[in-house]
Amino acid sequence: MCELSFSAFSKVACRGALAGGLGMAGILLAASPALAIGTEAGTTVSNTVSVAYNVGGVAQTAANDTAEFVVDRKIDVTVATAGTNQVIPGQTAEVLAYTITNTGNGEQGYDIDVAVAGGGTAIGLTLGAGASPASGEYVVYVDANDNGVFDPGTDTQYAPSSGSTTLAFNLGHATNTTNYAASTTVFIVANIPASAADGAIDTFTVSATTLDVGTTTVTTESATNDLATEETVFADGAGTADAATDGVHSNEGVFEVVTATLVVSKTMQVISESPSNCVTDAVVASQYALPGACIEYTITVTNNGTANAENVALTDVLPTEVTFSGFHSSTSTFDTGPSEAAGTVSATANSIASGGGSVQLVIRALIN
Ligand SMILES: [Ca+2]
Ligand SMILES: [Ca+2]
Ligand SMILES: [Ca+2]
Repeated sequence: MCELSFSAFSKVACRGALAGGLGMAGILLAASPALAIGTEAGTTVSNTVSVAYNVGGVAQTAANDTAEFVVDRKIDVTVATAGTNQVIPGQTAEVLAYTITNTGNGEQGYDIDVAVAGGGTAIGLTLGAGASPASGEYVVYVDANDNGVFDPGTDTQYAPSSGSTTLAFNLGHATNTTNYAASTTVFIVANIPASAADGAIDTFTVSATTLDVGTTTVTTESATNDLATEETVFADGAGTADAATDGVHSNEGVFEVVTATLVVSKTMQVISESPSNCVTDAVVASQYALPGACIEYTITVTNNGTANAENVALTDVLPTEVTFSGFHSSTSTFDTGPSEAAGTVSATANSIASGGGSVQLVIRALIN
Protein backbone atom coordinates (compact mmCIF):
# COMPACT_ATOMS: atom_id res chain seq x y z
CA MET A 1 0.00 0.00 0.00
CA CYS A 2 2.90 2.33 0.68
CA GLU A 3 5.26 1.55 -2.14
CA LEU A 4 4.98 4.91 -3.77
CA SER A 5 7.95 6.17 -5.67
CA PHE A 6 7.99 9.63 -4.12
CA SER A 7 10.92 9.22 -1.83
CA ALA A 8 10.56 12.69 -0.40
CA PHE A 9 7.04 11.84 0.60
CA SER A 10 7.12 8.20 1.40
CA LYS A 11 6.34 9.02 5.01
CA VAL A 12 3.35 11.09 4.06
CA ALA A 13 2.16 8.66 1.45
CA CYS A 14 2.24 5.90 4.00
CA ARG A 15 1.04 7.88 6.95
CA GLY A 16 -2.18 5.92 7.36
CA ALA A 17 -0.41 2.61 7.51
CA LEU A 18 2.31 4.08 9.69
CA ALA A 19 -0.21 5.45 12.15
CA GLY A 20 -1.99 2.09 12.17
CA GLY A 21 1.28 0.38 12.96
CA LEU A 22 1.76 2.67 15.90
CA GLY A 23 -1.71 1.94 17.16
CA MET A 24 -2.90 5.44 16.37
CA ALA A 25 -5.34 4.69 13.60
CA GLY A 26 -8.31 5.61 15.75
CA ILE A 27 -6.92 9.08 16.43
CA LEU A 28 -5.99 9.56 12.81
CA LEU A 29 -9.36 8.58 11.45
CA ALA A 30 -11.39 10.35 14.10
CA ALA A 31 -9.94 13.63 12.88
CA SER A 32 -11.31 13.12 9.40
CA PRO A 33 -14.67 14.60 8.50
CA ALA A 34 -17.66 12.30 8.05
CA LEU A 35 -18.70 12.56 4.42
CA ALA A 36 -21.62 11.21 2.45
CA ILE A 37 -19.48 9.43 -0.09
CA GLY A 38 -21.74 6.57 -1.08
CA THR A 39 -21.00 3.05 -2.24
CA GLU A 40 -17.35 2.34 -2.88
CA ALA A 41 -16.12 2.29 -6.46
CA GLY A 42 -15.80 -1.21 -7.90
CA THR A 43 -18.53 -2.71 -5.71
CA THR A 44 -20.58 -5.33 -7.58
CA VAL A 45 -24.27 -4.86 -6.83
CA SER A 46 -26.33 -7.99 -7.50
CA ASN A 47 -30.07 -8.46 -7.23
CA THR A 48 -32.12 -11.62 -7.98
CA VAL A 49 -35.86 -11.86 -8.50
CA SER A 50 -37.64 -15.18 -7.89
CA VAL A 51 -41.14 -16.17 -9.11
CA ALA A 52 -42.77 -19.21 -7.50
CA TYR A 53 -45.86 -20.86 -8.96
CA ASN A 54 -48.03 -23.97 -8.91
CA VAL A 55 -49.52 -26.05 -11.71
CA GLY A 56 -52.51 -28.24 -10.78
CA GLY A 57 -51.75 -27.65 -7.14
CA VAL A 58 -48.17 -28.84 -7.50
CA ALA A 59 -45.32 -26.40 -6.84
CA GLN A 60 -43.05 -25.98 -9.86
CA THR A 61 -39.44 -24.83 -10.01
CA ALA A 62 -39.31 -21.09 -9.44
CA ALA A 63 -38.29 -18.77 -12.25
CA ASN A 64 -35.28 -16.54 -11.44
CA ASP A 65 -33.23 -13.79 -12.95
CA THR A 66 -30.35 -11.67 -11.66
CA ALA A 67 -29.37 -8.12 -12.54
CA GLU A 68 -25.81 -7.05 -11.73
CA PHE A 69 -23.75 -3.90 -12.11
CA VAL A 70 -20.47 -2.46 -10.94
CA VAL A 71 -20.38 0.90 -9.14
CA ASP A 72 -18.32 3.37 -11.13
CA ARG A 73 -15.55 5.55 -9.72
CA LYS A 74 -16.55 9.14 -8.90
CA ILE A 75 -13.60 11.52 -8.89
CA ASP A 76 -14.22 14.51 -6.65
CA VAL A 77 -11.79 16.56 -4.59
CA THR A 78 -11.94 19.90 -2.83
CA VAL A 79 -9.24 22.28 -1.66
CA ALA A 80 -10.50 24.59 1.08
CA THR A 81 -8.60 27.59 2.44
CA ALA A 82 -9.06 30.14 5.20
CA GLY A 83 -8.59 33.00 2.74
CA THR A 84 -6.51 35.99 3.80
CA ASN A 85 -4.01 36.12 6.64
CA GLN A 86 -3.11 39.70 7.52
CA VAL A 87 0.53 39.82 8.58
CA ILE A 88 2.87 42.44 10.00
CA PRO A 89 6.39 43.08 8.68
CA GLY A 90 8.85 40.97 10.69
CA GLN A 91 6.27 38.40 11.84
CA THR A 92 7.46 34.79 11.81
CA ALA A 93 5.74 31.43 11.31
CA GLU A 94 2.63 32.92 9.73
CA VAL A 95 0.39 30.18 8.33
CA LEU A 96 -1.97 29.59 5.40
CA ALA A 97 -3.86 26.29 5.73
CA TYR A 98 -5.39 24.31 2.87
CA THR A 99 -7.50 21.23 3.50
CA ILE A 100 -7.61 18.70 0.68
CA THR A 101 -10.61 16.35 0.92
CA ASN A 102 -11.37 13.30 -1.19
CA THR A 103 -15.12 13.48 -1.77
CA GLY A 104 -15.15 10.71 -4.34
CA ASN A 105 -16.13 7.11 -3.67
CA GLY A 106 -12.71 5.50 -3.76
CA GLU A 107 -9.19 5.89 -2.49
CA GLN A 108 -7.11 8.22 -4.68
CA GLY A 109 -3.62 9.57 -4.92
CA TYR A 110 -3.07 13.32 -5.22
CA ASP A 111 -0.36 15.52 -6.59
CA ILE A 112 -0.35 18.74 -4.58
CA ASP A 113 1.23 21.77 -6.22
CA VAL A 114 1.98 25.11 -4.59
CA ALA A 115 2.33 28.25 -6.71
CA VAL A 116 3.00 31.76 -5.42
CA ALA A 117 2.33 35.04 -7.17
CA GLY A 118 2.54 38.63 -6.01
CA GLY A 119 -0.40 40.97 -6.52
CA GLY A 120 0.15 44.70 -6.93
CA THR A 121 3.08 45.14 -4.58
CA ALA A 122 4.41 41.64 -3.86
CA ILE A 123 5.87 40.48 -0.58
CA GLY A 124 8.18 38.33 -2.71
CA LEU A 125 8.30 35.24 -0.49
CA THR A 126 10.51 32.45 -1.84
CA LEU A 127 10.65 28.75 -1.04
CA GLY A 128 13.12 28.03 1.75
CA ALA A 129 15.48 25.13 1.34
CA GLY A 130 16.13 24.19 4.94
CA ALA A 131 14.20 23.30 8.05
CA SER A 132 14.43 26.85 9.38
CA PRO A 133 13.28 29.35 6.78
CA ALA A 134 14.99 32.72 6.73
CA SER A 135 13.20 36.04 6.65
CA GLY A 136 11.36 36.33 3.35
CA GLU A 137 11.06 32.56 2.88
CA TYR A 138 8.22 30.08 3.14
CA VAL A 139 8.17 26.33 3.65
CA VAL A 140 5.48 23.69 3.15
CA TYR A 141 4.22 21.28 5.79
CA VAL A 142 1.73 18.40 5.76
CA ASP A 143 -0.56 17.86 8.75
CA ALA A 144 1.05 14.68 10.12
CA ASN A 145 -1.30 14.41 13.11
CA ASP A 146 -4.41 15.34 11.10
CA ASN A 147 -5.71 17.96 13.51
CA GLY A 148 -6.01 20.76 10.95
CA VAL A 149 -3.58 22.90 12.95
CA PHE A 150 0.06 23.61 12.19
CA ASP A 151 2.14 21.96 14.93
CA PRO A 152 5.85 22.86 14.75
CA GLY A 153 7.96 19.80 15.47
CA THR A 154 5.06 17.43 14.79
CA ASP A 155 3.83 18.12 11.28
CA THR A 156 5.99 16.95 8.40
CA GLN A 157 8.00 19.48 6.45
CA TYR A 158 8.17 18.93 2.74
CA ALA A 159 11.82 19.01 1.74
CA PRO A 160 12.00 19.93 -1.94
CA SER A 161 14.97 18.61 -3.85
CA SER A 162 15.21 21.33 -6.47
CA GLY A 163 12.86 24.14 -5.66
CA SER A 164 9.83 22.04 -6.56
CA THR A 165 6.68 22.24 -4.50
CA THR A 166 5.05 19.07 -5.77
CA LEU A 167 3.74 16.76 -3.06
CA ALA A 168 2.09 13.41 -3.61
CA PHE A 169 0.14 11.16 -1.27
CA ASN A 170 -2.99 9.08 -1.06
CA LEU A 171 -6.28 9.97 0.55
CA GLY A 172 -8.98 7.48 1.39
CA HIS A 173 -12.66 8.21 1.58
CA ALA A 174 -15.26 8.01 4.30
CA THR A 175 -16.34 4.42 3.77
CA ASN A 176 -12.84 3.03 3.42
CA THR A 177 -10.49 4.75 5.83
CA THR A 178 -8.72 1.61 6.98
CA ASN A 179 -5.36 2.90 5.85
CA TYR A 180 -5.89 6.49 4.79
CA ALA A 181 -7.65 9.56 6.11
CA ALA A 182 -10.25 11.16 3.87
CA SER A 183 -8.58 14.53 4.06
CA THR A 184 -5.34 16.19 4.99
CA THR A 185 -4.13 19.74 5.42
CA VAL A 186 -1.17 21.45 3.80
CA PHE A 187 0.38 24.46 5.51
CA ILE A 188 2.33 27.32 3.96
CA VAL A 189 4.48 28.72 6.78
CA ALA A 190 6.20 32.04 6.11
CA ASN A 191 8.54 34.51 7.76
CA ILE A 192 7.44 37.96 6.64
CA PRO A 193 10.39 40.27 5.86
CA ALA A 194 10.71 43.36 8.05
CA SER A 195 10.96 45.43 4.86
CA ALA A 196 7.56 44.28 3.52
CA ALA A 197 5.50 47.22 2.29
CA ASP A 198 2.12 48.12 3.71
CA GLY A 199 -0.54 46.47 1.50
CA ALA A 200 1.88 44.04 -0.17
CA ILE A 201 0.30 40.71 -1.14
CA ASP A 202 1.50 37.20 -2.00
CA THR A 203 -1.15 34.79 -3.24
CA PHE A 204 -0.54 31.04 -2.78
CA THR A 205 -2.53 28.71 -5.02
CA VAL A 206 -2.66 25.07 -3.92
CA SER A 207 -3.87 22.55 -6.52
CA ALA A 208 -4.74 18.89 -6.00
CA THR A 209 -4.56 16.74 -9.13
CA THR A 210 -6.11 13.27 -8.88
CA LEU A 211 -3.71 10.35 -9.36
CA ASP A 212 -4.33 6.65 -9.72
CA VAL A 213 -3.78 5.07 -6.30
CA GLY A 214 -0.14 4.49 -5.43
CA THR A 215 1.23 5.90 -8.67
CA THR A 216 2.24 9.18 -10.26
CA THR A 217 -0.21 8.57 -13.11
CA VAL A 218 -2.75 11.34 -13.49
CA THR A 219 -6.23 9.82 -13.45
CA THR A 220 -8.17 10.03 -16.71
CA GLU A 221 -11.87 9.71 -17.41
CA SER A 222 -13.23 6.57 -19.03
CA ALA A 223 -14.37 6.80 -22.62
CA THR A 224 -16.89 3.96 -22.45
CA ASN A 225 -19.88 3.20 -20.26
CA ASP A 226 -20.31 -0.48 -19.43
CA LEU A 227 -22.51 -1.65 -16.55
CA ALA A 228 -20.22 -4.62 -15.91
CA THR A 229 -17.02 -2.66 -15.44
CA GLU A 230 -15.82 0.18 -13.19
CA GLU A 231 -15.45 3.40 -15.15
CA THR A 232 -13.96 6.64 -13.93
CA VAL A 233 -16.14 9.77 -13.94
CA PHE A 234 -14.97 13.28 -13.05
CA ALA A 235 -17.40 15.16 -10.77
CA ASP A 236 -15.13 17.85 -9.31
CA GLY A 237 -16.02 21.53 -9.38
CA ALA A 238 -14.11 24.52 -10.73
CA GLY A 239 -11.50 25.98 -8.39
CA THR A 240 -9.58 29.21 -8.58
CA ALA A 241 -7.14 27.78 -11.15
CA ASP A 242 -8.96 24.80 -12.67
CA ALA A 243 -12.12 23.98 -14.60
CA ALA A 244 -15.08 21.81 -13.63
CA THR A 245 -14.77 18.03 -14.15
CA ASP A 246 -11.03 17.96 -14.83
CA GLY A 247 -9.94 15.88 -11.86
CA VAL A 248 -8.29 18.91 -10.26
CA HIS A 249 -9.33 21.36 -7.58
CA SER A 250 -7.48 24.47 -6.42
CA ASN A 251 -7.86 27.36 -4.05
CA GLU A 252 -6.07 30.54 -3.08
CA GLY A 253 -4.80 31.87 0.21
CA VAL A 254 -3.28 35.30 0.68
CA PHE A 255 -0.69 36.86 2.95
CA GLU A 256 -1.53 40.58 3.13
CA VAL A 257 0.84 42.97 4.88
CA VAL A 258 -0.71 45.50 7.20
CA THR A 259 1.35 48.06 9.07
CA ALA A 260 1.37 51.64 10.26
CA THR A 261 2.92 54.41 8.16
CA LEU A 262 3.68 57.49 10.22
CA VAL A 263 4.22 60.88 8.66
CA VAL A 264 5.51 63.72 10.85
CA SER A 265 4.92 67.38 10.04
CA LYS A 266 6.69 70.20 11.90
CA THR A 267 5.95 73.83 11.07
CA MET A 268 7.11 77.10 12.66
CA GLN A 269 5.73 80.62 12.79
CA VAL A 270 6.55 83.87 14.66
CA ILE A 271 3.74 84.79 17.10
CA SER A 272 4.91 88.20 18.28
CA GLU A 273 8.09 90.33 18.23
CA SER A 274 7.22 91.77 21.69
CA PRO A 275 5.29 89.11 23.60
CA SER A 276 3.45 89.77 26.85
CA ASN A 277 2.88 86.04 27.56
CA CYS A 278 4.49 83.82 24.93
CA VAL A 279 2.42 80.75 25.91
CA THR A 280 -0.97 82.44 25.46
CA ASP A 281 -0.39 85.40 23.11
CA ALA A 282 -2.43 85.53 19.91
CA VAL A 283 -0.52 85.53 16.64
CA VAL A 284 0.40 88.95 15.26
CA ALA A 285 0.69 89.39 11.51
CA SER A 286 4.00 89.94 9.68
CA GLN A 287 6.38 89.56 12.63
CA TYR A 288 10.14 89.15 12.27
CA ALA A 289 12.18 86.38 13.89
CA LEU A 290 14.11 88.77 16.14
CA PRO A 291 15.78 87.99 19.46
CA GLY A 292 13.09 88.15 22.15
CA ALA A 293 10.31 87.20 19.73
CA CYS A 294 7.83 84.45 20.61
CA ILE A 295 7.71 81.61 18.14
CA GLU A 296 5.55 78.52 17.75
CA TYR A 297 6.32 74.97 16.55
CA THR A 298 3.36 72.79 15.51
CA ILE A 299 4.03 69.05 15.33
CA THR A 300 1.50 66.67 13.77
CA VAL A 301 1.94 62.89 13.54
CA THR A 302 -0.41 61.16 11.05
CA ASN A 303 -0.82 57.40 10.47
CA ASN A 304 -1.53 56.75 6.79
CA GLY A 305 -1.05 52.97 7.17
CA THR A 306 -3.47 50.06 7.44
CA ALA A 307 -2.66 49.15 11.06
CA ASN A 308 -2.79 51.20 14.25
CA ALA A 309 0.54 52.54 15.52
CA GLU A 310 1.11 51.73 19.18
CA ASN A 311 3.29 53.27 21.89
CA VAL A 312 4.21 56.26 19.75
CA ALA A 313 6.97 58.18 21.56
CA LEU A 314 7.86 61.70 20.42
CA THR A 315 11.14 63.41 21.33
CA ASP A 316 12.07 66.94 20.20
CA VAL A 317 15.34 68.55 21.31
CA LEU A 318 14.86 72.29 20.97
CA PRO A 319 17.71 74.26 19.39
CA THR A 320 19.99 76.17 21.77
CA GLU A 321 18.96 79.44 20.12
CA VAL A 322 15.48 79.28 21.67
CA THR A 323 14.17 78.96 25.24
CA PHE A 324 11.11 76.84 25.93
CA SER A 325 8.09 78.84 27.15
CA GLY A 326 5.25 76.30 27.33
CA PHE A 327 2.69 74.29 25.40
CA HIS A 328 0.09 76.46 23.72
CA SER A 329 -3.50 76.06 24.97
CA SER A 330 -4.87 72.49 25.04
CA THR A 331 -3.84 71.54 21.54
CA SER A 332 -1.96 68.37 22.49
CA THR A 333 -3.76 65.14 21.73
CA PHE A 334 -1.04 62.86 23.11
CA ASP A 335 -1.93 60.51 25.96
CA THR A 336 1.13 61.16 28.14
CA GLY A 337 2.72 64.59 28.17
CA PRO A 338 3.76 66.69 26.50
CA SER A 339 6.46 67.57 29.01
CA GLU A 340 9.71 69.48 28.76
CA ALA A 341 13.01 69.11 30.61
CA ALA A 342 16.27 70.88 29.80
CA GLY A 343 15.04 71.87 26.38
CA THR A 344 13.82 68.41 25.36
CA VAL A 345 10.11 67.91 24.68
CA SER A 346 8.59 64.45 25.18
CA ALA A 347 5.11 63.01 24.56
CA THR A 348 3.58 59.57 24.11
CA ALA A 349 0.46 58.40 22.26
CA ASN A 350 -0.90 54.99 23.20
CA SER A 351 -2.29 54.46 19.71
CA ILE A 352 -2.71 56.37 16.46
CA ALA A 353 -5.50 54.92 14.38
CA SER A 354 -4.88 53.57 10.88
CA GLY A 355 -6.27 55.33 7.86
CA GLY A 356 -5.37 58.90 8.79
CA GLY A 357 -5.54 59.16 12.58
CA SER A 358 -3.29 61.88 14.00
CA VAL A 359 -1.97 63.53 17.17
CA GLN A 360 -0.63 67.04 17.58
CA LEU A 361 1.14 69.36 19.99
CA VAL A 362 2.12 73.04 19.85
CA ILE A 363 5.33 74.38 21.45
CA ARG A 364 5.91 78.06 22.25
CA ALA A 365 9.46 79.38 22.77
CA LEU A 366 11.42 82.67 22.86
CA ILE A 367 14.29 83.43 20.51
CA ASN A 368 17.48 84.01 22.54
CA1 LIG B 1 -1.05 19.32 12.88
CA1 LIG C 1 -19.61 1.10 -15.45
CA1 LIG D 1 -11.87 20.97 -11.25
